[in-house]
Amino acid sequence: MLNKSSIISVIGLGYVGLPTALVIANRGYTVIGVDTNDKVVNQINSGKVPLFEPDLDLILKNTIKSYKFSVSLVPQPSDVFIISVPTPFKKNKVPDLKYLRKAVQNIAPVISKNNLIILESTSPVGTTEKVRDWLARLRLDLNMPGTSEEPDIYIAHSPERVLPGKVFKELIENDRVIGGITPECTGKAISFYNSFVSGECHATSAKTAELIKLSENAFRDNNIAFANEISMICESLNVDVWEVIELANMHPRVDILNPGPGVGGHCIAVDPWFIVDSAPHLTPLIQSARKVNSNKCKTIIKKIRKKIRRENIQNIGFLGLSYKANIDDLRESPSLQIAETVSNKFDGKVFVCEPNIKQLPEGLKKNRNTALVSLKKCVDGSDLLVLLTDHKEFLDVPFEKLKGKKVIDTRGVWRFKG
Ligand code: SAJ
Repeated sequence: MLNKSSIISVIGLGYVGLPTALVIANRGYTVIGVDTNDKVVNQINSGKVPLFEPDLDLILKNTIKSYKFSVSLVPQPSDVFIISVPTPFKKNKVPDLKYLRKAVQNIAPVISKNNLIILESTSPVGTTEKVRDWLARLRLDLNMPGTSEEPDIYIAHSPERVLPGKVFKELIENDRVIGGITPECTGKAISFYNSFVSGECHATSAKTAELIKLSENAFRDNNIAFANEISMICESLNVDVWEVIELANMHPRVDILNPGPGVGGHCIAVDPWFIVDSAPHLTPLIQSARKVNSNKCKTIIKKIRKKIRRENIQNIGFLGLSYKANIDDLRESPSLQIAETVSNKFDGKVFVCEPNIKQLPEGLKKNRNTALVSLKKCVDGSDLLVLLTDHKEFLDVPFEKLKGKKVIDTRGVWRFKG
């Protein structure tokens, strides 16, 4: 049985792993955070956050003081191992499990009888069983669940489902889907999560849990693709897309999401491809949604270029680079892609305002005409303002400041100001 003297290791201290480790440590467990990146380990050890998430800095400082949380480059013997490493795709959109495989190789030598191993990384269907098979080959002395009558360890999948920006709240309050390789594995994992999650823990199989997580993100991608397609139709018909969606959503059974510059981040832009990889011929809708959302980004680039040509634009201001509001995450960000692509071939000045970063990413930094500036400088200095990410700082730009400027508002946040 697990109790508060149990040791929990969290493998991978990224956007989900680090907050998860802190939440569990604050519930009284002794937690070891493990990451192969020494920069991340050193930063956390000195109380500095390696990424932005509301409240993370304060919670990290307080948790370090409690002596319930330590960080290490190599895994140590523990009662529970939570694997929370990236599962990206390769260039050809095929899932890349190299970080997961490495994590399994790293924990294999320190695993012992009765350990619970939980895969939290979003994974293609069948991955939890793969983890079991990798471990079986590395630890011939241990009986594995699902292949032995008397298994020595427990293995389960409990996909993370937290929204960046609201991670601490959702880690505790969201329901969880928990699928073990066997019902015993599921039960063991549920009793662990019940000790720190207030949401309900739903029991299922490992494969089903994998597909549930992928389906959630593919569903959201489809809904956003629908909104983006409607937005392009509206543009061609000269109709206000925001009004269309707002009023359509007043229907009791319609709930269209918001159009934008495309879909970014390391989840929704990636995970649908894991389903496509498992069933290429059965996924025309999922594949189309991906195409529509990628095309939306290209459409915005064309729109900006047309405006530059037609209106003789000398200075452009881009507002927001991160993939969504109020975070610093630039991964797969359509906002960044748009700002980079346009500024690469623009002769005038490019002002970028991104309140959540301290320096421009390489792709923009290399352009001598491009500078990271304050909101005031960006707005005052530009003849064309392109709102790419709807950060809170941008919502209250006074109407007078926008007067006389050309504006492309990809998120519809200034629609009442024009
Ligand atoms: N977006 C729109 N219009 C919308 C909503 C979002 O264009 O109406 C765009 C955002 O700007 C962003 C992208 O979609 O570029 C994704 O943002 P998001 O807030 O929808 O989702 P993520 O990627 O930050 O987090 C998602 C969540 N999944 C679902 O809501 C189904 C989260 O719960 C998952 O835990 C996370 O993926 C993950 O880790 O998989």
